[in-house]
Amino acid sequence: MPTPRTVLLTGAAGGVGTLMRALLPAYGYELRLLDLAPVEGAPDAIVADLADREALREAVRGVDAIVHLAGISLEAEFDAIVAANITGLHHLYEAARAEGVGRIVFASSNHAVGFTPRPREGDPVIPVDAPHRPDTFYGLSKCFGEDLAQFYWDKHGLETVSVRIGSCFPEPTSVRMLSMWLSPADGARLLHAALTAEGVGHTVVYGSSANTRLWWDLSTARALGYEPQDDSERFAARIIAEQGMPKDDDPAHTHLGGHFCTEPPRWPH
Ligand code: NAI
Ligand code: 15L
Repeated sequence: MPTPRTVLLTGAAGGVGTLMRALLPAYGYELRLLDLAPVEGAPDAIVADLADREALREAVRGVDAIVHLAGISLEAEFDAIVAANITGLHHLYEAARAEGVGRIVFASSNHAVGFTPRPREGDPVIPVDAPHRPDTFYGLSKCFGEDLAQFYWDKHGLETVSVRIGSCFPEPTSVRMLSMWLSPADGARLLHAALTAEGVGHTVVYGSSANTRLWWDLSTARALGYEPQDDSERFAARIIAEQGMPKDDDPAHTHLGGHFCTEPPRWPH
């Protein structure tokens, strides 16, 4: 696909949004920003809730593609997750369909498959077609998001790359993150590949750097043209010296989703 010029970046005020809005313009994109919260240093950013269908319709009008990061990014009460990550996602796809936007890059998460046991030494890495095994209501909403994306491709020809992001932060901060880390620069490389690859239909990819301790298969991401340049290994000695290696049966280290698997669900109170 020719490089999209104008891209709507939702969730622009958040952690990944802040990193990506600094990095993506170098690839030639003109970004339109949207978030529920004001975006620091960007007075033109659209401040809107995913609940607001009219605002979304206007926000997507005329863009070539959307990078959708907005939503609840951690475990939360079910109703809040439904509002932002399920109903809000549906609003965004409806707006995109109605305005003829051809492609969305959807920020899915490792927590869609969080209960997948992590590979032990000698095991194969986790394949991209591993069944959904959400570890939280949050992860469940990402499973829904991937299905919604598949549905909009099959029914309406709206393309999506669902990126199951590992841990996208400036640096890894735990032993688990040595396997899951997506460096900000690789994050931008991956988004660029997802925005420009030809004929993606609905493609699911894992999103991480080329980490020595990788737990999952990057082949579908690489097939889009993604060539990761970073490896978390340069942080390993320091993190392990500071935190020690988790025991083999440490619940935070037995499954892909780490401590999300052991967090209790959040009920209304
Ligand atoms: P974040 O919580 O820092 O940012 C999310 C942004 O979405 C916030 O600025 C928030 O104001 C906005 N937002 C929330 N509800 C909204 C609504 N109803 N309407 C409009 N905006 C709304 O999260 P982060 O870390 O930047 O993650 C971005 C996306 O990537 C999320 O979808 C998250 O689930 C996904 N992700 C992030 C990972 C990471 O390592 N940071 C890992 C896996 C997935
Ligand atoms: C996620 O999905 C979260 O949005 C992010 O804050 C991290 O917790 C990440 O997963 C992770 O698993 O490290």
